Amino acid sequence: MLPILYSFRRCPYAIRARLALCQAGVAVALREVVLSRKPAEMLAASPAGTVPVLQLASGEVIAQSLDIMRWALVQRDTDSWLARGDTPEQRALMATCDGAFKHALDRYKYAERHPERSAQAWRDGAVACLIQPLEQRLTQAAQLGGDQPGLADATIFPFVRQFAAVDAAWWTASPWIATRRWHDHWSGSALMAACMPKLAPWQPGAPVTVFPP
Ligand SMILES: N[C@@H](CCC(=O)N[C@@H](CS)C(=O)NCC(=O)O)C(=O)O
Repeated sequence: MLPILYSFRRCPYAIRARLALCQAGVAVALREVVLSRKPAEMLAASPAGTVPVLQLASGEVIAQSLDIMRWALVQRDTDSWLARGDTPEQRALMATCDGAFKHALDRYKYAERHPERSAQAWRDGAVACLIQPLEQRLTQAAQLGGDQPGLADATIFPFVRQFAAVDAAWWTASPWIATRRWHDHWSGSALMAACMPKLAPWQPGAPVTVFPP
């Protein structure tokens, strides 16, 4: 029996999990979830109700995206994503991504719900905590750990993708040239294309969708 991945196509946490599964070539049964109608099977496995959720054949459940990435890459890491992308410095960038950057990103994206600051102020905060440090690193090398991609790139990229999409015209004209190049590389990659299948929401009895395809 294949492990089951409950996932939501556009969720950045789910995208990073699918990127690592795809990179590792570890097959799962992919179940697309509608967040407003989470399947009872998913909630039984992980009452927290966030995606992604990976349910192994043993019954073990992995409910954090980074843990799913590591679980996949430990099995097969031909391009050394773990060795290249899991240094203390890159761990700090990943923590900033999931912490301060995600906080500012959510408020920049839904600024009307957070009127205590302007959208631009939320965006400035996001730039200061993550985009500037990324730019500094990516000016020196194409990826965060050197010339080749690693865990940190795949972990952070889906969130920068979301950030860039909030105001695409601003992003395209922004001074973050190296980060934009890195973003465009990942956006246009074969890996990313393979990770974004459009699926109907899963329901009990539906045929198995094997991922990666
Ligand atoms: N720490 C979790 C966070 C996952 C998360 O928050 N996912 C969002 C979707 S992007 C979610 O499922 N939110 C619950 C909801 O919207 O009901 C992880 O890394 O997997």
